[in-house]
Amino acid sequence: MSTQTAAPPPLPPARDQKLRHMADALRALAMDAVEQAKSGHPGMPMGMADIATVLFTEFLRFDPLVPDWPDRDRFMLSNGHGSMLLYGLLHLTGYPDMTLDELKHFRQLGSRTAGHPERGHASGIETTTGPLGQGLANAVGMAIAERLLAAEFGEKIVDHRTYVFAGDGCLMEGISHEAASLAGHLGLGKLIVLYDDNAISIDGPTELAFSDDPLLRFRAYGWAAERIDGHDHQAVADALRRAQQSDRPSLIACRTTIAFGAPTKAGTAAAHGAPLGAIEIAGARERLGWSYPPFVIPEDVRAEWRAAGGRGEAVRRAWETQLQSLPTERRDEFLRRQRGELPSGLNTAIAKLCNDFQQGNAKLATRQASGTVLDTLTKLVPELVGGSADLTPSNNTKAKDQKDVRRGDFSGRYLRYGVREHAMAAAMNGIAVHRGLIPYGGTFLTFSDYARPAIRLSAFMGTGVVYVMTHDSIGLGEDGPTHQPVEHLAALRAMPGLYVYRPADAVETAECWALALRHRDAPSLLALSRQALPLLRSEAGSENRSARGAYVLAEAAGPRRATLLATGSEVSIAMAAREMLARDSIAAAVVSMPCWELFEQAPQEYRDRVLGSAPRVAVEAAVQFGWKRWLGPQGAFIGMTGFGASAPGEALFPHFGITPERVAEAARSLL
Ligand SMILES: Cc1ncc(C[n+]2csc(CCOP(=O)(O)OP(=O)(O)O)c2C)c(N)n1
Repeated sequence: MSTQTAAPPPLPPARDQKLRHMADALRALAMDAVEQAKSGHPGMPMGMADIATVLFTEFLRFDPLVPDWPDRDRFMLSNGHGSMLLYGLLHLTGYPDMTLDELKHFRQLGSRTAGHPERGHASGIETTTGPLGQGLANAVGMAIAERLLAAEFGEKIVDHRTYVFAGDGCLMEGISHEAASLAGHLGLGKLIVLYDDNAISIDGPTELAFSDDPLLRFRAYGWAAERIDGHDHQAVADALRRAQQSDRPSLIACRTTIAFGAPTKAGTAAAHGAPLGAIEIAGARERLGWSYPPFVIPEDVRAEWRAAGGRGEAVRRAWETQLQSLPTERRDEFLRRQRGELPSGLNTAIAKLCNDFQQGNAKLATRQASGTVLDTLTKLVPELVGGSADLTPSNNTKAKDQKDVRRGDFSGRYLRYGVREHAMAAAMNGIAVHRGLIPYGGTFLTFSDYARPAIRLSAFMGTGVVYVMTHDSIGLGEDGPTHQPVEHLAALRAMPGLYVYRPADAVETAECWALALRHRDAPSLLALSRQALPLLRSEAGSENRSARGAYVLAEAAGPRRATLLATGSEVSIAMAAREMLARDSIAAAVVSMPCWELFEQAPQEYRDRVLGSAPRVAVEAAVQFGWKRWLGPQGAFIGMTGFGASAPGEALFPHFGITPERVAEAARSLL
């Protein structure tokens, strides 16, 4: 038997040798960096290198020296495992912080070249990708943001495209269905997705699990869709030109060979996520005609890439001139938005709202209070862009003065996301990282699970998205246990970098909104009640008492013998328990804890003072998970131990024993 294997067929000749050679530089860098790291994904960068070369040399508007230029085109690598393609592009086009040394330290601790692209690690990384499909959905948000800002500031100031690279994995993920459907509905013509149609994923050929026709699918969403040869530079350029002319979003399915150039692994799943190995790399170098040592880019190729990187400077300068021609007030407003500074007057407005709630002794559901707050905030903060996943009347997310955003008319500031929680959250990430707008969006708290992967990315990237999640407990009543969150608060509080607010009344709701807008280096989630809650904060004063996360709402009348901790709708239960205890001459304090994360950040001395040394009882209509940290070893918890039930909310609290009597009883048992 012969041990000889047939030599791989020669590569098809490139019509444009210069572009092929530039693409080969990307391929070589990807092979070499993955090999050096002994980990990573060489296949996608080698497969999409030709497409990337055409896009970056002829189409994408960018300037490596001013990477945050507001009217640049956005480039999103949704198939983030191919991160080395992005790093190679940033390096070769001349982003100063993406040095060759960074590429040599691909995937190493402290490098900018993380396993998957992380926003903030290097300029030119528009969003964090890796969880498949998220980048594509972020891009929908980016494209929405572009249209909204263009409608406000004019197309001379805002007129850019959003380009996405996405793979089979992105298209298989459910989020791509939601996001693409929304993009088609809104007619986001400046969104262009280049789909790496290589028919390979990790398990092998995609035919194992994937037999949709993406072209038909996207056309059904209202997109323009076509298929081309992704290694034919001319075909890529022609398709991009057609896409640029389209008034619909475009999907360009680019047939590619994964690990193009590799002698035995090209076209196979073996090239997806592992180093190719020295022999395969040597073979690829030979087939590609790339004779340079690892990480060496010949001067002529480097110069071509630098020239591509330099293309945008003149365009950027011309844009700056346009900006200067805006009336001063409009220009200042545009720049304020870009800096992410809030307009002045916010604190005064919030203080006035609190005062109004107090004057009216507002007994409101916190979702209703939130709606009232939004009526004021949306007038004061024009960058707020609201929305809901088809629960607008329940979430109270639409302010009186907000107009719907519609296909062809982006002058409104309210998005009908449809029943698409996941895409809503991911699109809001895109809107937030685009800059210039502050997105907030609503659904029921229990459906935060449908949005969770994108909420995690909000937290991970530190985007100032505000999630308005109403119907926050069994208090929602008759819709029953499918809709009653019990574990969600714990699950959300477990997520690093997310502020979870659960205000107790209308005043705290206004305060929490102010905090959500102030802390925009992280997302916020407002958990709001469906049912009306009494006003608990009747004292005058403009201090935002929620700002330290927890505070003594009612001090013990006399030396403290018990501390009752509560959030949201259960704070009034704790207040009633305090009165019961007082009748037995037991002096108890009530601590309202609207935001654990802020309380964690408060000085130890403040936390000790608030929590006190007396025995503690916590009450929250949710599972106990996480409360131990505030209760200490001896504390007691009154809450839920399982799912809720279908009945009026008032019947459910006693049914599940979440009552002032039980809280008082628990306190007595600890004395
Ligand atoms: C949400 C999510 N699920 C699973 C993965 C793990 N994963 C990374 S790449 C990949 C296969 C993707 O296939 P494709 O998009 O075709 O990439 P290619 O093989 O062409 O590079 C999978 C399952 C992930 N990154 N994100």
